[in-house]
Amino acid sequence: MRKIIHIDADAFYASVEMRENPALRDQPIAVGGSSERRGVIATANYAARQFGVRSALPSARAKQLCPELQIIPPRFDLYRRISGQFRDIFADFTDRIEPLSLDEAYLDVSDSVHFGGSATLIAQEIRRRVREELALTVSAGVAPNKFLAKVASDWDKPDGQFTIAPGQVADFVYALPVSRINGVGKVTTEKLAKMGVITCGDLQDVPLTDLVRRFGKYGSRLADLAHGRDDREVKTSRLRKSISVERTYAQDLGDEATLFSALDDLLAELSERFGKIEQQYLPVKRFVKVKFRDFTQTTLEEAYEERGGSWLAVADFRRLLTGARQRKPLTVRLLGAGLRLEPRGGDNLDQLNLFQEG
Ligand code: TTP
Repeated sequence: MRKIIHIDADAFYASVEMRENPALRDQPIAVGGSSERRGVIATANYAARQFGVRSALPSARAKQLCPELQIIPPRFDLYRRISGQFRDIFADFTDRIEPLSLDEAYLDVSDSVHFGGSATLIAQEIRRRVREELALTVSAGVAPNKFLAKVASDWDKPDGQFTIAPGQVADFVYALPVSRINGVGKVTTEKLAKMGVITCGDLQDVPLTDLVRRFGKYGSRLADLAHGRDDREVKTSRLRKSISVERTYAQDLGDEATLFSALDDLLAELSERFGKIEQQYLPVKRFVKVKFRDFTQTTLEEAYEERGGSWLAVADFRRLLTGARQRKPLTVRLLGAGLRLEPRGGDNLDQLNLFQEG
């Protein structure tokens, strides 16, 4: 059973502009092209949405709907930078991240050990950190698959969070309007309405053959979604730069023995996970990360020189941990251990082999 979180920032570009200029906070604003130059709205804040200002609306029309509206030109570099900061926060909880756009991502936290594996608590913590560290709000949906996680993140927007637990899926989809299915737009909604289908529950009653006849391949996908089934994986495509395991503790860790034993647990897990990718990646550094009670964090790392023994020698990591702890006389909230990696160049090797065989 998967645990998927879908994160979506609230009125992203507009919220960033409000953060940068608090005088805009309570006014209707939008980010987009100028109305004199036939621009369109990229997004509007919630104050402007009350007037019907929406994404993709021509800016001139938006000005008619809301004469007070301030339209701000987009600053993509800034939004991109913040998107990277979102990602850095997500990465503290999982490396299985699939970004959908600058402000939206799926996270697969099925194997995450944070908060006892509770996806709901992880999502809460992510939202808290975004709020505190970036002064922005994101909404989160938690569910056993991507389809439902995305519906859930929209359920309680803005600044909301909604969980669909595995046992609630059947009841939830039964009442869910088909129009909330991602990919079911106006046309499909109307087509379905003509068949008497308004909710996913209605859709469940339509024989699969009918759906395939009317909607082609998408018909069988619709049938799955109607039952809340979706087995698409969270796709992470980037080359890894590191592998790490970390844990936030319900109670701060203080004395050395407790810290060392927590570190041992992390290393055991790191070893298992690194084992799966050891063929492709070579460790170049080892590191330990510590977050203190006051939420400040520090990372101490060292390069592998001449290597003897294991990549994951406990004594080496203990030494790093002791060094990192000395930076503050505070108890520890989060502990992490990891390896910085370089690809082993397997692609080149394969090519070489090809040439030799050819
Ligand atoms: P969305 O996530 O679709 O919307 P949003 O973040 O503005 O608002 P919310 O999710 O709270 O309803 O889009 C993300 C960003 O992408 C948005 O801030 C601006 C940009 N965008 C466009 O440029 N054009 C568009 O048509 C849409 C929908 C979004």
